[in-house]
Amino acid sequence: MESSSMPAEPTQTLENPARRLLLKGSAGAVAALGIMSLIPVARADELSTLPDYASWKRQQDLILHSEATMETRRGAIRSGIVTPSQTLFVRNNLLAPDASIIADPDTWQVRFEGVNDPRTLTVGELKKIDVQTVASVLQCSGNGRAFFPHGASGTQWSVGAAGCIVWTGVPLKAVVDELGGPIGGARFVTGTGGEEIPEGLDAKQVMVERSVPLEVMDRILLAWELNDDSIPIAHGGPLRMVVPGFYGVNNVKYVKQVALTENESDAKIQVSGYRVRDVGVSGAPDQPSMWKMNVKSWITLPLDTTEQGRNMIYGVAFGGTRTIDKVEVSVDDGETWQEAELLGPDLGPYAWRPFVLATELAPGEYRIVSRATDVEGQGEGRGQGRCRRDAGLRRESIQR
Ligand SMILES: Nc1nc2c(c(=O)[nH]1)N[C@H]1C(S)=C(S)[C@@H](COP(=O)(O)O)O[C@H]1N2
Ligand SMILES: [Mo]
Repeated sequence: MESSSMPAEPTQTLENPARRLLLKGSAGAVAALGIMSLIPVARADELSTLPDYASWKRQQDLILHSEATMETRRGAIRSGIVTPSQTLFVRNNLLAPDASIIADPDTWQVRFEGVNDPRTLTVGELKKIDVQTVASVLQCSGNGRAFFPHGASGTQWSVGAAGCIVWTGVPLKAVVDELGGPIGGARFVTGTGGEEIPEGLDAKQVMVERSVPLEVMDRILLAWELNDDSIPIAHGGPLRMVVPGFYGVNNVKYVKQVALTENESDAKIQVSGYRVRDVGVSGAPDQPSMWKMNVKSWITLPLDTTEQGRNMIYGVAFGGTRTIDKVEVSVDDGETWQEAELLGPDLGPYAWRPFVLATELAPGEYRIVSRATDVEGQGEGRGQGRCRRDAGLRRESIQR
């Protein structure tokens, strides 16, 4: 079970997961048929009910891979700008701590190290230092894993290990300033998760402790709110280290220590876990770490079948750390493209942007794909618009 061991998470992500749909119709009657080949089949060992710590979630919006891994259904996102917490995916490497730690969130303590005045502060004290809000995509670096042809190990996420969240908390920079600034030689921000390590296990092998480059400190929030509510235990309450634009794993839940460090953490999750590498190669520190997210988009509607005639095709797109400039949609597997409309307010460079394209569909079978481009002209994959699933492209697209 994933809660007691740490599966090598993603060695790659996939862009442009395509949708294929079939329309058959005659004189007003539409009989439609779905093509299931791109949709991971429900596993026999899927849960049938939500685990207690996530019992408040909307079960119909989720695929329950395991007690520690729940995925948002593709169709549950639709044109959503912000993902409701009841719909948001969950991914725990270890068992979530007891919910008693969120009973009185303001009393949660965080140790600050690597600053000139190292201290332990409570969430209540952090709330008095400063406050900021950021919209940011929370995406597991394994999102899309199920589409890889080589049978990547780990949770078989389709496109639903992602959501766009509004976080509120204190900028880490403000706390560090309050504590006398970084010590000399600091190069990383290292956040430690507050889970208890199961007895008999080597802490370094299983603990969730992640380091990110000090250069991104200015955008890090120590967040106590998710979509205007205090953060539930499933999502890292009472306090979470949010690194906007960086893959999910860097967004350390139940954060109990934040240290400005000279070196990256020596926990396995940092040293060899979450490293970009070729299929079959073991993770190692000299490979790129799963930090900055890439440009990515996918279709959320229609799903397997739809009506002939006018159809609104919806999806979401984000640039990782840069605003999306345009999204194009193709209903013929990338032969021809049309520019979609971006929906809703722009919530900033770390947020996703829903898009829509109105199109006419005659009865038939369609493979619908999307491609996004950010404001600096960076696209997905090679930007050729095909659904890229060949292993050779992985590395290149990840390193952007
Ligand atoms: N403390 C802690 N933080 C964690 C994890 C964890 O298991 N423990 N999982 C990470 C991973 S791999 C992901 S993808 C995200 C998932 O966030 P969510 O469960 O709130 O959706 O949290 C990250 N932060
Ligand atoms: Mo993840």
